[in-house]
Amino acid sequence: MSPQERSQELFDRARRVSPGGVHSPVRAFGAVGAEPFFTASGAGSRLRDVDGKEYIDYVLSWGPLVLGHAHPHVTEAVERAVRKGTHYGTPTPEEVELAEKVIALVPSVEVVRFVNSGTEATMSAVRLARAFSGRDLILKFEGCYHGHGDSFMSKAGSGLATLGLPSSPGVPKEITQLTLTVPFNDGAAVQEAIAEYGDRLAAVITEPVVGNSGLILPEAGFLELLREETRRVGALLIFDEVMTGFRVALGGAQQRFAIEPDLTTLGKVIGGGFPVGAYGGRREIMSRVAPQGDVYQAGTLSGNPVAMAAGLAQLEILEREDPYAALEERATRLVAGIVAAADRLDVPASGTTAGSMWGVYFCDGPVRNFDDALKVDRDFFNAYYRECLAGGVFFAPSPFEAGFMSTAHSDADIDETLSVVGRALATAAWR
Ligand code: KE4
Repeated sequence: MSPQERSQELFDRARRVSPGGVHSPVRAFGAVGAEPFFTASGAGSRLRDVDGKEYIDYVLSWGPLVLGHAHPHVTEAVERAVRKGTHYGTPTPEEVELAEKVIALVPSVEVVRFVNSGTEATMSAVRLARAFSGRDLILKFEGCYHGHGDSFMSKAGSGLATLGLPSSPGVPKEITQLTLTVPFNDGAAVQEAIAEYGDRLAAVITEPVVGNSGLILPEAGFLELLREETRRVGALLIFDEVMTGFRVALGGAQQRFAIEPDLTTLGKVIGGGFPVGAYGGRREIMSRVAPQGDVYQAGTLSGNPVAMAAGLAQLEILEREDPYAALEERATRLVAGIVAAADRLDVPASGTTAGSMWGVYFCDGPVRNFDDALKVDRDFFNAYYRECLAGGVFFAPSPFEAGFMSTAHSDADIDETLSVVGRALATAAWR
């Protein structure tokens, strides 16, 4: 479906001045054969596009807006901060306050450094793990996304647990050969890789709940195995909680699953919609970061006081209201409703939730790794997606993204969404 007139006009202009007309690829809607709408404003659970069409929003800026759009507590904090100036290039009280809040809420983090994106956080965490361990190899999992750093633009070579191949032009194979990639939830593959490369392994990095292949939960014992195996061989365990942080529980996946990684990366929610990333962990590891230590990492706008104020305001509400049971209940009702509607049409579907994150796959379940997720019927999903969008429901424009829920989503929003979904499934099923 082509977007309305004003969005179309803007997209035509955008494509003349920016690659693909967007500033992050997934926003171009290419994966679903549609064109993006341009947003004019957001309020609570909804977005309004430049042609005045309203959408119930389950993308929520790809995770950050757990309180929904323009929450008054966040907006007022930002207004107060920005009236004093925007950035000073010196330490500020706001960065100390947010650091203390993150440390108070995330179990394994004793010391934290702010950066400007999740990518910066994961790149920095890997550099630090390599310095601290004195080793170079990292191990990651298929279907996990850790930002666009060269080390992560690596796909599995031929055969299991082999050194990586570039997944993007411009990434030297010399770099990706330092990255091992194995299937998520495959303990045997992890043990095989560690048996082969353990003494060269700096770190294992994982999304503890995979939100970049749809939503894939860790199977019982998998995260524990990663913890035990890394400790056994002297490698670090890095939980990339850029997406799961403050989303699957107040203390993130490490609190939900009671696993303490050595390093944690964060982003999204901690910026309240502003560009903020962070990496943190045990004091003895973080003390290696410059200027205290010798591992260099820097950033002009790191700790931006307006962004810190937005993130702190959002975390204050989450800590005060602890909305995770209600968020999970609403996400579960949504997923159950979608799967039930698909069942009524004999469309294979399975779904799951983790706190305020959720996922539905239009294929037989369970989906336990990325190969399973690839079984989804892409043509069906795209037809369904476009019908949902036309009906005013904005899901992530890809079957390989997690859905999100916010405290602003009402039961009426869920009811309205399920009504649109039912019609969209029928249209797609009978296309
Ligand atoms: P950013 O550099 O996009 O702030 O964060 C990278 C990143 C790191 N780790 C995890 C687990 C992530 O999910 C992300 C970014 N997530 C994507 C959504 N799949 C952001 C959306 C986009 O790329 O525009």
